[in-house]
Amino acid sequence: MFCYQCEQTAQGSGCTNFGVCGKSPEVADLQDLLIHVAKGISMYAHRARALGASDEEIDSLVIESLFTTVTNVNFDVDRMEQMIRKAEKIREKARNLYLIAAKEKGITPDELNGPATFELAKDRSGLLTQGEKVNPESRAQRWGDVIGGLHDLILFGLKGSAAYADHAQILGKKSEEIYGGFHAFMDYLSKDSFTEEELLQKAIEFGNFNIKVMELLDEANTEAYGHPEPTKVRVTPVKGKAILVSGHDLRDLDLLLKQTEGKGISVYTHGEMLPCLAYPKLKKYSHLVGNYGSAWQNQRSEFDEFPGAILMTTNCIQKPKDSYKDRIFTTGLVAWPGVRHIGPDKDFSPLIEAALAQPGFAEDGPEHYITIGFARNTVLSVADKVIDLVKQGKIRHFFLIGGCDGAKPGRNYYTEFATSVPNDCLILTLACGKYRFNKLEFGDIEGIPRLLDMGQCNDAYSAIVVAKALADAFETDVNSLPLSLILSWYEQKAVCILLSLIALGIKNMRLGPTLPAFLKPKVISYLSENLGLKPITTPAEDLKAILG
Ligand code: FS2
Ligand code: SF4
Repeated sequence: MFCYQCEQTAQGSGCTNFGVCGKSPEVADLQDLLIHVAKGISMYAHRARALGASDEEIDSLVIESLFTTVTNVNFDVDRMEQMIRKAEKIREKARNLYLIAAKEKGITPDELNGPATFELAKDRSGLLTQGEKVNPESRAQRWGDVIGGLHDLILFGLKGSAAYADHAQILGKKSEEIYGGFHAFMDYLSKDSFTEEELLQKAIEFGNFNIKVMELLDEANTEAYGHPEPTKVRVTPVKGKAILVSGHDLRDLDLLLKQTEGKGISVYTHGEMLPCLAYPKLKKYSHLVGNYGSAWQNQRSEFDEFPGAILMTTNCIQKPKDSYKDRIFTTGLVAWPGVRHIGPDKDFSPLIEAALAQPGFAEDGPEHYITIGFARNTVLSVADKVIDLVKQGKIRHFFLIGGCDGAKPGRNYYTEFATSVPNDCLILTLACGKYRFNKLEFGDIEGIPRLLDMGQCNDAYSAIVVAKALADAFETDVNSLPLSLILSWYEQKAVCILLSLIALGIKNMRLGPTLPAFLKPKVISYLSENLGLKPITTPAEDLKAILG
């Protein structure tokens, strides 16, 4: 195996024996092989679409194949093999789609090879050998590490973006343009040779594409559940039976809330599900009582102590402890060997039974609330007031502290940074990195809370909309606003967001806790020279550099 797609990669360069995340070499090799087959599918699907032929099963399968290989999603070798076998069938379907479309148009079809035609081994050990030959290390050996790394930058971005496209399609939002884009980029990555310039340009093109994917998901979420609104959320338990829902999927939470209505079970969000509590059509359920715990990397102790059942709707799952292995469930693309899985029928009965069999919370915890729900609609509704406060000098600067949390040391930077931000500055947060400081008191500036949480990682779209609106209001561009982006990354959704911000030309972003292993020094220098992208240093130094 060779995997370097996330921030906690071994020695900062690559997991080679076993994933730091818990991914086995077998799963890693099969994930690389699945991506290779998915490239083959896209080679046909991209050409078929150009001739006016498409197929939703083909489109969805490529999105799911990418998403299933995101960090902390699928650890189950059997499920990985099943997906590869299914992908092989879909590749044949895509091939036929293309050949028929070409015939109908009287066109000679392109002769495709590589991922489009290679034959999959019949047994698992053969698949593992094939997977090893298409991993990132093999690309670096073939093209050098700069080109291999740039290929992987786009591939990892596609994986993150696929997560968003999948959430959107689950809510019924499907877009020809988005499906076509995924195939076009996957087809591009199946080429035999690349240049650095062309890959860099493609990465920017992808960044722009990902903004459209995030916009589609924003539409899907807000049309299904309304616009998030400022909401006081309980972050301590209430007495009684309990279910904890983690991951990112709004529809799973909705379906579970319907199935638990009137059963005397309180439902809590965990990690990236926290922003769900601000959506009108989710917060209407009185048994959705609040949030429990913090970010994903603390789950092994938090789930251990949680006296109920747990549902993982997407990443980030970690190896379950024996103490809760029989009361944690996966659904969708998440999988851990031996953990019970709720299938596409979304019948949560086994989870509900497991919750009822647990003791639940014996007592109410001490009351503690935080306020969330400052996505684009809410922030823009007070834009005039915010603009006035900026003009009066009462708001000096905006800091967007966004991105993932993680287990490696060095992430205290973000807590220290947030607590060191002067009182005349606002802090916007996104994704799970905020858990390090979102329960602290930050006060307000003339009624505007100093800490405004915009939501999950995908709600970076909200931040982009707000930044553009502020720039318009001040008749300037985003880079001239008193706004600084302090980013933390962990997995591939952060990669697609970073590429979108780069595509928008956002300058002077600070990224930590370490820089991605797949961005080689030459690429880092390019980004630093052209956009001023820099690694975080210390909160004091960075704040001084920003505020002067
Ligand atoms: Fe946090 Fe994990 Fe949200 Fe990431 S819960 S690192 O997947 O996408 O953010
Ligand atoms: Fe290592 Fe991260 Fe890959 Fe897991 S996802 S194997 S931790 S680089």
